[in-house]
Amino acid sequence: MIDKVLGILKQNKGKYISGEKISDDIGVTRAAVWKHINSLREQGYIIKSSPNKGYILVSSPDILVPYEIKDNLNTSVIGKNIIYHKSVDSTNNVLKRMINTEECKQGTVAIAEQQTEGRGRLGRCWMSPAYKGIWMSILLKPEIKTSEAPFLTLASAVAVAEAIRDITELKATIKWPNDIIINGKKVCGILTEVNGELDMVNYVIIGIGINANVEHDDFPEELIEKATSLKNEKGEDVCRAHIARKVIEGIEINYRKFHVEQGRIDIVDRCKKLSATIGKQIRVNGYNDSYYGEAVDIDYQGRLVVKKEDGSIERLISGEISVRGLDGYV
Ligand code: BT5
Repeated sequence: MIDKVLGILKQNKGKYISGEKISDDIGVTRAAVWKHINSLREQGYIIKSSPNKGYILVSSPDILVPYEIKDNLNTSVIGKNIIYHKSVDSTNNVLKRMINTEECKQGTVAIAEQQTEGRGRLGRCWMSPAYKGIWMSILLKPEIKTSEAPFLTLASAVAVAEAIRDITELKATIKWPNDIIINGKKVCGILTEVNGELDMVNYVIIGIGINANVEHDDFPEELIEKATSLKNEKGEDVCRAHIARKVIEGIEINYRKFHVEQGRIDIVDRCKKLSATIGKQIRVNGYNDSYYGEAVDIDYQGRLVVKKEDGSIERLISGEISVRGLDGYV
């Protein structure tokens, strides 16, 4: 009901609307309307009221509550169900914990204002300060082989980079396979977790962390040179709900494309255009050893094509690389 009250206030932005009209429109008592208005105020919505005229929405806070994200969200699967937390360990964990429940349908999004145990790949920490980033995870249940799942990281990275470019005009690029880079610094990381049998995926969780309004001083010493935020680069606050919405929409479009061959080709072509990796000298960081080479291409399976120093070609399905000129690799 609270979303409906807010929806009416938003539709009437700049105009007063009477409590009676709201209660008639959504079929609740005026006392209930008043209660919802008060809870919206508690969340930071500025709503003026006047005894004769009713209520008017003056401003909305930058929060990631479901009704802000769903407002004008143009998707049919992803984001229809949004689970919101002010603070949680990790949004990937939120989805994992509810995986076998009714609520956890394909396209469910978990989002939080803060993560206390946000994580990157290989159990690394992901810094997720309160109200400053977009920390969200999306549940997908594709009928694919486990080996195809890394492509979804790429499809998501393309959606994130394009959303950032559209909204902020910042030159976001993709460092294969899971980083979004602006001006040589990481602004977003993607953690794809796959659950499946040998050859069949049960579910995939795409965890996306975007430093939206993180301040320069919020970054710990070791990240200052490596990480940035949209606010840092743009010089002004960005609207997190707007970006989250655009990313969700882009991922839904790419997820559909992912299911057809021509769609995958299109995603890879866009990824190549946005790439911060192709044509660069790289170091491939393996578990036990590393080697150097040049990133020459991304193939239509989403694999990074690396020309090693001895001239041989390696195709990486996923993995960890450093790009010369980025990540402190000189
Ligand atoms: C990643 O791992 O980049 C994946 C990050 C995914 C985070 C999202 S947030 C929503 C969802 N819930 C989660 O718990 N996780 C996902 P990786 O490539 O391993 O990079 C991790 C490294 O990035 C760390 O070791 C740090 O060096 C650096 N790092 C940590 N926090 C950062 C931040 N906020 N911005 C930029 N770099 C950061």
